Amino acid sequence: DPARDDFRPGTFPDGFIWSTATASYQIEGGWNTDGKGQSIWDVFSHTPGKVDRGDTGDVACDSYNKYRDDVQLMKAMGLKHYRFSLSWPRIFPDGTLAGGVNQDGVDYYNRLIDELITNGIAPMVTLYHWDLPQALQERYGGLLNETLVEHFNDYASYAFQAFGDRVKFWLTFNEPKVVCDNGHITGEHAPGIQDPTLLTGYRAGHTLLKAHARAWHTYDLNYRQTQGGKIGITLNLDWAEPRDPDLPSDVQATDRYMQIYSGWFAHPIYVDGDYPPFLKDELQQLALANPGINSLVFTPEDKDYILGTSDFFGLNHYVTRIVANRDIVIGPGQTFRDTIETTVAPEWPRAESTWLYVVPWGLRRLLKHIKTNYGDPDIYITENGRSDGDVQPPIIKDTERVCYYAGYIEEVFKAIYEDDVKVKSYTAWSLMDNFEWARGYTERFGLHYVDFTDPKRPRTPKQSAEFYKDIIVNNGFPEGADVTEMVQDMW
Ligand code: PNW
Repeated sequence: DPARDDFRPGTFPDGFIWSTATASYQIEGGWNTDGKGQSIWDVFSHTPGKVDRGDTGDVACDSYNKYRDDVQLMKAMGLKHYRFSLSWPRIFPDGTLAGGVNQDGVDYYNRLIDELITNGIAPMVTLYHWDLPQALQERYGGLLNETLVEHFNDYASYAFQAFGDRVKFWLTFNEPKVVCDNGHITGEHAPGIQDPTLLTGYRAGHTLLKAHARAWHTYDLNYRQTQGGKIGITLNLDWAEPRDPDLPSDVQATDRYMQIYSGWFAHPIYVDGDYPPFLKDELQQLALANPGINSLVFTPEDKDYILGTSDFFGLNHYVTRIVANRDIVIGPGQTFRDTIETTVAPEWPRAESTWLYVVPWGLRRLLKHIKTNYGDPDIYITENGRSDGDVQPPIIKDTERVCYYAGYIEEVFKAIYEDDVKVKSYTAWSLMDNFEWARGYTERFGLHYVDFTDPKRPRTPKQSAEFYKDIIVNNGFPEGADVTEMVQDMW
């Protein structure tokens, strides 16, 4: 509150949450240790040609053994929150409750959670960060089969029961859009399904929404009162700007982009239980063009069940694009997505990841968009970050990442104080370099450098870890920090 006596520009609201994130398959290793079942990512990364250089998560950062070291890294930064995910097949090796619980896996998460709490760090737990039990994929087709809803609910219930006495912040699914697009359309991610008609991706998303809603209701009914936590989902939303703001067709294409990609999951959960209008029309067309498929329509009961199933708006943000209309008649092998042309501005710096450009103001506009379109929710930023390459000598003095964080955090600050957006947390992706999915270890997002050639997987703080520590300790920008200057240097 700028009216407060002790207000300094750059200081975030009291109680603002600074966090950092990881995910089980990306850091744990121990892929076949102590009774863990296989996940679709174990199988995918062991399939030649799927991951750069043939990298796998077999050992990754070895956090299965080194979790105490991880907690010390966080403690050294002054972190009071940590977002990580549970490996479903480490807990239910074949994905099902009937198949039995792997007590060693449960013990691992109990040790991790206790270690965090002992060190004053609150766990924020993601139930599904992409490592589906392989058995569920093989037996039922994973997200393409409705039985997944009950299996996910059994797993979620087990987690609430086992860990909910200490875990007060839950996320059901991480980035459903990436699960659908990369896993079930382009096939770049596990389970590696390719379907240029888009249908398989939309089917996966349909089941995912139901599974998410089912787990939210379970927590709401059976655990909320006794455990007193919060539960929601985290969505990756892009920001899009029209190429020519005075050209109605570009403005409309931008609106379509936001509906299809950002509204795919946000609209059902936060607006009316159903897909955004443009996407609904397209799904209807898709069903007409593919007779024999079950159309992707929610019943009135489904909609009631899905609407409102997130206690907050969980946001992962990385991408801003410039959008133009493509005036085409959709031909064979094309879809409505082909009517949208995306570009970037030549002055936007790019990170190592081909899709990742540095556009801090995109985050501020997106936050305002969420406030306006999704009911002014509490927003928890659960990921934001930047990649470097795997180069020699290692990038420890990662000034570009420091500038990235400075620029994005400053835009969050403006969103809170100038646009009145209710942002409650900021989370840096990631605590340390890790298995970056299809890119393996070729892209590094960490605040800490990990040497993947050393069996001990030593971690070294980068300059960005020092910078983030200052932010955390000061609850924002340190007095006298010239953020603008830092950011301008980068541009
Ligand atoms: C997120 N894109 O994935 C994930 O939640 C993390 O596990 C991952 O390591 C991180 O971002 C960095 O990639 C994304 O193409 C993957 O726009 C791809 C995209 C966005 C996010």
